[in-house]
Amino acid sequence: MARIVDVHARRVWDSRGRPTVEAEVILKGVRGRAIAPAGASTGAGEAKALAADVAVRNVNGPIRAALLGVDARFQDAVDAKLIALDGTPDKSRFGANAIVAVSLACLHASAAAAKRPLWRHLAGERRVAMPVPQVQIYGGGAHARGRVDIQDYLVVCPGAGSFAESLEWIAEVYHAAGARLAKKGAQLGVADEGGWWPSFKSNEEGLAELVGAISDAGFEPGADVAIALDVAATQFYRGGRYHLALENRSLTAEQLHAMFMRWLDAYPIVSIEDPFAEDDHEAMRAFTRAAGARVQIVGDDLFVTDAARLDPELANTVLLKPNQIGTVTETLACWDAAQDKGMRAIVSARSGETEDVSIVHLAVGWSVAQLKVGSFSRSERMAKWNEGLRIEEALGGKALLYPARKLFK
Ligand code: 2PG
Ligand code: MG
Repeated sequence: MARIVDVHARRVWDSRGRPTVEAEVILKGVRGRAIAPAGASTGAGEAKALAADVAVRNVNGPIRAALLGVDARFQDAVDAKLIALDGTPDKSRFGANAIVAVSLACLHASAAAAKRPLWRHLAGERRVAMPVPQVQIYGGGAHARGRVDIQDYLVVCPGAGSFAESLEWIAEVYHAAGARLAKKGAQLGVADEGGWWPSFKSNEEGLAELVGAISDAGFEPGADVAIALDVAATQFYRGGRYHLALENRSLTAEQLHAMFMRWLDAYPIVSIEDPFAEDDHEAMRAFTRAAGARVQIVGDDLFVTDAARLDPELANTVLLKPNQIGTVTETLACWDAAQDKGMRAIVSARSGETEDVSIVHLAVGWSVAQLKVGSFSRSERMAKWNEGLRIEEALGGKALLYPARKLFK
């Protein structure tokens, strides 16, 4: 038995200096701890976070009372209890931040009780390997006060043979990108996820600059290091049109579609997330039909980690963010559903993060082939990349699940 003897939450602070919820689930002799992250570009269908102090009170009151005596090893039973007790479709009675912190803390506690690292606890005896890192180089959109419209300019390394080597290469590209901005005379700063604060005259200039940075760092764009975008298009969709504030123009879905198709021909782009608004299913369907065979098309705000929303006609890949849906069990259900539908997945952090590294263990333990945690600076990001390095070392090094070369050929 691994009975829960206490549950406790406290208010802590995230990477944006905003309050959030840390929960501890205590068993006899061991405890698990986790912190809720927070998004800025949130999908309308996400589970709802409450004010941190309200969520903390909910953990220390009704959630604690419900979980005392429950066996922490049965994560699905714990999560089912949280879901039933909350009773709302969007976790708004207790708060998704309260629920996800407790759900993850319980998972950590049961791994601790089993005396195994969390990734191994999740994988059981299955062979596991590392996910491919997807790393932001420039931050934009809601993470950089709309300085550019595209939210994330990211890179992946099809040419790298391991998680560690990917990070080594990405470090070079990240610093080369900063040096290019400095050379142009731009003020050097970083956005919410640690990517360089963008200074571009158009959204496309960011792509050209990124290709330049990849070359400056000594890599071949496309073959060694390729580009991924998170457009987060819901953020600039109003009245049925896409408003590119930086370029002072507004596009129809068809015009935006044509722009992306041109970009796919002109730049080594291998992945594109939320290219259209979360409710513009018609545009997502048309784009996936046109480009889904040649590029990874990712639904974040579109699917909000909800198994019931997955539709491979809208996008071929789903982003997995535990706090979008609320519990570990529902996040895993979304990954299972994605596999049933022949879709891929990426485990992802939020723009508001902390030192919590749970998601790295989820990606490895569940054999999700890709991991996205923001950029290559700020310790809430580096904590996760560094945890990945520790896990890869424990696996004996050189251990990518699917080399990005295979994912993005
Ligand atoms: C996203 C995430 C992380 P946020 O859109 O994928 O980049 O942003 O946490 O603000 O939703
Ligand atoms: Mg996104």
